[in-house]
Amino acid sequence: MGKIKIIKGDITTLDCDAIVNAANSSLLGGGGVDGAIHWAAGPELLAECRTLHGCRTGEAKITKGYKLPAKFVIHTVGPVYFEHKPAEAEALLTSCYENSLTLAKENGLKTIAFPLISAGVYGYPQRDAIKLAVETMKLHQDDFDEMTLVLFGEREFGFAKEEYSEFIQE
Ligand code: AR6
Repeated sequence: MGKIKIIKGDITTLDCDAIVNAANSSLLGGGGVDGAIHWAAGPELLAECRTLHGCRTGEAKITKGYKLPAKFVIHTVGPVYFEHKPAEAEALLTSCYENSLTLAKENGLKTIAFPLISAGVYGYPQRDAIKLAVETMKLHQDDFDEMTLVLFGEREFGFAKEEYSEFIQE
């Protein structure tokens, strides 16, 4: 059974098979973690993204990692929280994790790192987003060597410490 880790840091620095990008449906870049990933990967990432013709909310698409230490980037589009009923937003966010993990499996990837999808600009409540991320990762532990949830802010990391101290790595 693979390991689940929760760390605080910048996902662009991680050396794993794939990092997941919290993108928007254009897949042509943006702010937040999306901006950081494009900046670190270099312009070839945007060039490959242009060939993908966008991505629907809850779905995922894979590209190479270019200048990133990670071999691949899995781009997924989280729900804008307030555009949906809570149950609908939850189902869409679950699909982001599920579809990202499915793509990783299909590509034979064994280590993957997620940011807290939708919990920045898209407004998903952070505690709920952490729970959904960790509980979904738990369902796939047999298929991966390591799954990491990368939290950027002290606040989110504090929430994770309260709920999931067993997975925290400082
Ligand atoms: N490493 C890890 N996590 C990060 C990093 C980083 N380098 N930078 C930010 N975060 P957001 P969303 C955290 O807003 O809510 C973009 O413009 C951040 O603190 O990046 O899904 C896209 O193009 C937060 O906890 O993504 C879309 O338009 C989490 O990543 C839109 O934002 C997600 O915040 C997507 O919004």
